[in-house]
Amino acid sequence: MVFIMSDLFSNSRPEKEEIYPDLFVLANFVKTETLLDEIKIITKASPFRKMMTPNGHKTGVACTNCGDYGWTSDRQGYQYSKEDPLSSKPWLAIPKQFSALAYDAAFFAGFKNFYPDACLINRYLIGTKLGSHQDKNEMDFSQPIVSVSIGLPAIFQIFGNQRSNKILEYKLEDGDVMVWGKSARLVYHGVKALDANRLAPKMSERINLTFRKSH
Ligand code: MD6
Ligand code: FE
Repeated sequence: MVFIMSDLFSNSRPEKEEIYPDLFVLANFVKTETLLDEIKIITKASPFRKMMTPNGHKTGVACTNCGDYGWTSDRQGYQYSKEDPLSSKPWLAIPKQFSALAYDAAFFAGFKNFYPDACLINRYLIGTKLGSHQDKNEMDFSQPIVSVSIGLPAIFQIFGNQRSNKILEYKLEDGDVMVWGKSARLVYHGVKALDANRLAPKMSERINLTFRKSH
């Protein structure tokens, strides 16, 4: 099912920019207001929480999930789990609107048949950053990742094949969608500390949805 041109989308002719080989930004691809009700429902069932990491520190970013699998971290390491460790219940399903968005964004960037089974939801408050990392807990790296930026803009950093080899910074705005795969699938990346925005002083957070096929 392809929902291109549905109400969900901001642009009938979206732009696609390859900011790094096999890493596409679809600028202003989605009207993010349409996603907020579902995020409220998900975070009611599985609230945002900072997770413990293997090195004994808590993450700065607060996370939750929806989908068959959710990305979690604890002292033992990173894993995908079928249940929310806070409630011991399954995560809520990925809303249809979210899967349609992920499918369409992937399709538009050249990746057919993307059916994510995991959606990580990250929340950044002012000052929160995400350190350089690779996404490598998934089973099939031939599958792309689709991510959606909501709220305050953030500077996304791409380091390439080494953790600290800074290559590129790119400002992601509300409604921007990133799709990456193939040669970009395992690049190191991070997010700079979130800044307040003079033009939108009431906004205090950024939310990022990351869709993955984990299994
Ligand atoms: C973020 N995103 O944008 C963090 N990882 O807040 C990620 O770490 C990420 O956006 C893999 C693929 C897409 C992403
Ligand atoms: Fe990542």
